[in-house]
This record gives sequence, C-alpha cells and structure tokens, in this order.
Amino acid sequence: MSWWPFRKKTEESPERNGAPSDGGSPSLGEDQALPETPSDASASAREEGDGGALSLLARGLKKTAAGLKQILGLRRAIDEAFLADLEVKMYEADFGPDTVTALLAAVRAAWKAETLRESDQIAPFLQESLRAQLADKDTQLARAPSGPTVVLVCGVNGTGKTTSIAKLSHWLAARGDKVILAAGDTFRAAATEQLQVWSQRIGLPLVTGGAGSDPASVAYSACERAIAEQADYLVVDTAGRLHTQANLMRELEKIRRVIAGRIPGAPHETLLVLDATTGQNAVNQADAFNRAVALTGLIMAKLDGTAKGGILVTLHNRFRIPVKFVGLGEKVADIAEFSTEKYVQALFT
Ligand SMILES: Nc1nc2c(ncn2[C@@H]2O[C@H](COP(=O)(O)OP(=O)(O)O)[C@@H](O)[C@H]2O)c(=O)[nH]1
Ligand SMILES: [Mg+2]
Repeated sequence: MSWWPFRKKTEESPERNGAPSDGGSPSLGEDQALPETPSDASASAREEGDGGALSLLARGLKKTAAGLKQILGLRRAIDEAFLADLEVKMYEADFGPDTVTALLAAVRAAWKAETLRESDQIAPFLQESLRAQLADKDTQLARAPSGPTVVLVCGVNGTGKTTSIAKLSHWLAARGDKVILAAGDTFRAAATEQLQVWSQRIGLPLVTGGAGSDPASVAYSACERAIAEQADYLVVDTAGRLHTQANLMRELEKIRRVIAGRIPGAPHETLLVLDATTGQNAVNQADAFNRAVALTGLIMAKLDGTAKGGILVTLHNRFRIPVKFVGLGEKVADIAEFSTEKYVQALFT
C-alpha cells in the first residue's frame, strides 16, 4: 500500500522489560489485586452479571445518591424554600444548569398543579423525567458485522484511560471475546509498561512499538495482528492529551485515519474516558474531543470517588453521546456497562 507513511513494525512484548527506568511505577498496587486465573476472571464476571452490575453502579453512585437523599429523604411539605434547597442539591450533584433549570421547572409546575405535594413524591417524579431524557441512547458497545471491532480510547492525561482499557478488555474476554490490546501511548516508556503489566495479569496479548514510536504505526501493526489472529476486539490506548493541544489532537485524528485505512469501518468505537471527579470540566473535554475525532461513546471513570454523578445527564443533554461504561474503582472488575434504568434507580436509592 503506497499511501502507507510508516515503516511497519510489530514489536510484541510477551515479557516485561524489567523495572521502569524513569522512576514512575507501572506496577499495580496490592489493592489492585486481579483474579489470578482466567476461571477466576470469568467467575467474577458472572458475579457481576445483572444483579451485580446494579449493585456496582449503585455502589459507584452512593455519594451522589447520599447528597440527593439529604433533601429528598426528608418528609417535608413542598414550598419555595424546599425547592431552593432542592436546586442547591441538584447543582451539587452536577446535573448542570440546563438540566437543573428544566427539572426544577417541571417539579414546580407539578407542585402548582398539586400533583406533587410532599417531598417524598419528588424522587419518583425526577426518575421519570430523567428516564424520558436518557431513553434514546444506545449504550451497548458496538460490534463489527465481520472482522475485528476496533475500540480507540482517548482522553486527557490521568482520567483513567489505561485502567479502563484493562477493565474493558477483561470484561470482553470474560464474556468470551478474543481481545488484543495496543499500547498507543508511546509518549512515555512507563505508559507502555503499565499496559504490559495489565496485559500480563489479565492474560491478553499486547502490541507495542516501544517508547517514542509513532502511535499511528503501533495502531496499524495492531490492526494487522487483529486481522491475522481473527480477534473479536482490538482496544487501542493513546497518550493523554489536553483538548487544547491542537497538534496532539491532530495526532489522534491521524491514528483514527490509519485505523480506518486498514480496517474499513474502524474504529467502530471512539471512546472518551472522563474523570467523573472533574465535574463540569468534563463537558469541555467532551466538546473538544468530539470535534476532533467524532466520539461514539464515553467511559465515565472514577464515579466511585465523587458525589457528582449527575454529570452524566449534563453530558447526555449537551452532546447526545452515550455513556457506555462506568469505572467504579481501581480493580479490574470495577467496571459496569452503563444502563439508563440502573443509573436512574441508583441515583435515588
Ligand atoms: N477510584 C478510581 N480510580 C481510578 C478509576 N479508573 C482509574 N483510576 C485511577 O486513576 C489513576 C490514573 O489512571 P490511568 O489509567 O493511568 O489514567 P490514564 O493516564 O488516563 O491512562 C490511577 O491511579 C488509576 O488507578 C476508577 O474508576 N476509580
Ligand atoms: Mg495511560
């Protein structure tokens, strides 16, 4: 293929390259214990089946739900003072100005119409409103009709990309898919090593290109391997970049183009990993990444660490990009498929 601008290089790394040289530790902390064997892995995936996913999501949204409960758990007659308190709590949960204004207006109208009288009627009312808002989304991970499904993962530094990739890949493998990883974060040696550690521990192959190599060339090699080995999924990590760094955003676009050139229709998913604890800044990130690479979905990481779980509604209303997965902790099993119904229930539990 004459258009191909890179020297093809597939440098697979079945072994770890020893300790990181730059002092950054790619190794996993003791609290990040992984299942030791594939059978343990699938056992944990089974446990996280339907009921498990509900409890995982509910666990992740505990802080947000606790904040809302401070007001909705009271048995109080609705009046202007109550509505003002409710408004504050909804802002604290990071539902964002547009959503808060719209939901509050609906609550106020129902109160004036006397269909809402007591505070304990509000949670079901808000659930119904949110259900209606969030209903039109396809939250399932795409799957190519044939050949490997390519999932390109991007985001700002430290949001949880690499960890989410490990979790997602493990989740896919546990449900029976053949998964290959690509270490497209070639910016720091420690980044590739971090993914190497994960890949070994979850028992999945990894394509690397070494530090400083062109990430688009790593992605290309990984596509080749995914085709040759008939993988179901190829999950591509990328270096963290600020949405304001135009040259790095162009690099991401190039990775995307190269993948699309090798596998028609790919990447089937371009997922942005957002750190739920950053609140409304996530909105700016989603906006910029979406302009650069046309996002197909979001992974909301670190939902466990925040009382601001309402950010998901803000993002939906602004961009109509579905949240596909949520990260709920640092362990490999701490991931759940997003479900509108489970989210809406968990918010008000
Ligand atoms: N509590 C919590 N921590 C997370 C989650 N996802 C990632 N992290 C932590 O966030 C930090 C950065 O993660 P990493 O995957 O290296 O981010 P990257 O720079 O975007 O690749 C690490 O300490 C992770 O353990 C999550 O869902 N919950
Ligand atoms: Mg990373």
